[in-house]
Amino acid sequence: MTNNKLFIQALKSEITPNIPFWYMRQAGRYLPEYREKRKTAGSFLDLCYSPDFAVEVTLQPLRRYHMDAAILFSDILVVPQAMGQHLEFKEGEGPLLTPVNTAEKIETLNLNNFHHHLTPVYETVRKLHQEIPKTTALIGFAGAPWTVATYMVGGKGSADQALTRLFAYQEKKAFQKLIDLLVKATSEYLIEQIKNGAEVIQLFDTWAGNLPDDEFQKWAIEPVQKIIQNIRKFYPEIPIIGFPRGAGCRYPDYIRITGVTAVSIDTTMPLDWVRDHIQPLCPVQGNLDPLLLVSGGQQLENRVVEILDHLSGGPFIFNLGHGIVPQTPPENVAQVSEIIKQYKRK
Ligand code: 1CP
Repeated sequence: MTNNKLFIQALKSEITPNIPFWYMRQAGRYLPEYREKRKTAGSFLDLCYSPDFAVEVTLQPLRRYHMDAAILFSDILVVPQAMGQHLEFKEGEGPLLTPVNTAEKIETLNLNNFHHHLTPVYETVRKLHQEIPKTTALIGFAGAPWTVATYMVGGKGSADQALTRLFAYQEKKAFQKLIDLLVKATSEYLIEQIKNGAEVIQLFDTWAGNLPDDEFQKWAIEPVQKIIQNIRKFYPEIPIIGFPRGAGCRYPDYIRITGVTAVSIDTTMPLDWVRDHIQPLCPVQGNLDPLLLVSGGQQLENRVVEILDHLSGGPFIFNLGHGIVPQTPPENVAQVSEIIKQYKRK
């Protein structure tokens, strides 16, 4: 029996009557109703750990734009926090963690309180599973080990992840230990999300592109391959989308070795090349520039149609090449959603 959800059909490589779509970071500060809820909740982390609030902000963009998928509202950094690392979000500054940048500090991390800490997230998934529309799919997610490790070692976001890349060379054994712990934690975390109703999983590897080729194999491919093997022992059919942002010509290797069901492609990927070299391997999701979504107008419309024309010949899900940014006008999101809904495959 075919699934009645367009998004799941596309992930099974079916050519769907319409192109399914959702947007990375579709819940967030560009929506006035999100800003309102966040104020009421207190802080960003309060939102993440209060199931009723988290359910509400997950559903907000669906009410406006009727996407084919909802993504659990949480953050990739709740995993290090559940492993015992201190985390806070300072208003306007992004995440701040107490760096775990020596072999000794890595030894202090543990999974003793892991699932207890994440119980509210599992409850959010369970509630969402009951509340989302019947034709909408529920996406669970986690950060891939490399990206999460860059925040754990560096203590905050950085443009080049130099501290973590250096640490991986100089303290290779300790870093491997950290990645192994993240593989175990992330596998268990995602299995719990699936148990509670997540129908699709996305692994975000935002900083994969800054890794040299040999390190990409070691830190972006191998850990994700292990996580997928761990999940598939329990859920062999679960669709898993990988997003190794900046992987470039390494996308095909990433797909073949990790065993992902589909990939999310970033804005740099040439559409012809994706059609010829990636789409024959698996369904593709992407890749509108979030800044063009800010800019809007005819240029936006033209590019949306160009992406659809290039990739709608194969299994395809429309998305951005990275997350929505806070200054995005909500009416531009409405405009793009309308074009996709009206679009007919050639
Ligand atoms: O209200 C606020 O100010 C918080 C902003 C915010 C939001 C809305 C953060 C802080 N995280 C989130 C939610 C979030 N983060 C979701 C679920 C919501 C949705 O998609 O609709 C997801 C999937 C993420 C994933 C995430 N968090 C990534 C990977 C994807 C990506 O965008 O690259 C990363 C790198 C993070 C870390 C993080 N969390 C928040 C910020 C501002 C950042 C980036 C920090 C940096 O600049 O490095």
